Amino acid sequence: KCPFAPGEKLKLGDGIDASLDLWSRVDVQTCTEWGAPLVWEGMFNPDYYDQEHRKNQSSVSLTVFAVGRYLDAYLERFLISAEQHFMVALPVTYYVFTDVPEKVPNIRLAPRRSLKVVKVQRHSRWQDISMMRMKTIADAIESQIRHHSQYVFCFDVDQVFADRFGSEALGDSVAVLHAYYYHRPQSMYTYDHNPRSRAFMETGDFYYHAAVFGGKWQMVKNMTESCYQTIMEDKENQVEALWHDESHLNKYLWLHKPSKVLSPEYCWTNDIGYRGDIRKTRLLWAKKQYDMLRIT
Ligand code: 2GW
Ligand code: MN
Repeated sequence: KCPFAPGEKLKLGDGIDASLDLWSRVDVQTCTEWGAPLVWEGMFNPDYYDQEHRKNQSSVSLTVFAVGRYLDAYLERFLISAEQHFMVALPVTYYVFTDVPEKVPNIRLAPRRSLKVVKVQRHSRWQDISMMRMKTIADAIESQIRHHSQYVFCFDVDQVFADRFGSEALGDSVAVLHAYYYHRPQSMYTYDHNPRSRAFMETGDFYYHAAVFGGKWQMVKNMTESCYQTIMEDKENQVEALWHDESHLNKYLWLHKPSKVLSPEYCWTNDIGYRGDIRKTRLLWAKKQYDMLRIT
């Protein structure tokens, strides 16, 4: 399936010479059908990536939403752990979107890292809190992010970094395999199956997790704008996709293939138990407190 010959290394674009060795892991899929690398521990030299991205003066913005009770429940641990593990070699600007800016914790940040708080309104339906992130991210890229960061990564807040989430994850457009589905047959993927939704799809490539996506700002702007547009078309037609923004993101990524796919190491949950192919858990889902958080 892989379009590369055995032993061949995959060069990156952009004058970045770090490479992924597609044959260093034989127990997992390391390349998609369209030739994008699928990144696992053991395929790359982290120092090499950091060096190349430093040479290129890469910088990254991270977006995260902490609206209502999610701020107290998750934000502090998310940010503190990001300081320890997220793009440690590079300048990072955090964008925290919240309805209660005064409650954003004061985190000690390393040099060349900064945090901006942006006030957003609180939608009454949680589905809208989640879906409307697409519009807010697109607007922030246009008004701020594009002026200082080449790359943007967008995260759910209910997660904790636990190991390196570094520059090897950077690429033109990047998505992560959903931990629950990467070993399952496609018939079990929870794509939207309602033909009336713009997110409708019967077959696809993978089931991606909307808790993490990113890429060059231009690509992420297209991604979030398109998802927002299809979400709004659904609203006009009074339909809502099965998994909200995640369904729309999956549809978009089927039509516009990501240039890099991250293994579930990059968004794992220990609830799954031991898996031999997971050698590092870089980002872990935080425990859900449904009764406390989902009252609407
Ligand atoms: C969300 C659901 C129910 C009640 C509250 C909220 C909520 C979400 C909230 O009150 N405040 C808030 O800031 N959020 C943000 O939306 C927060 O950043 C959170 O991580 C994100 C997505 O909500 P979450 O994490 O509860 O949804 P999951 O973990 O079930 O996520 C998957 O499915 C979602 C769509 O239903 C999204 O696609 C998400 O990206 C997926 O990981
Ligand atoms: Mn989540």
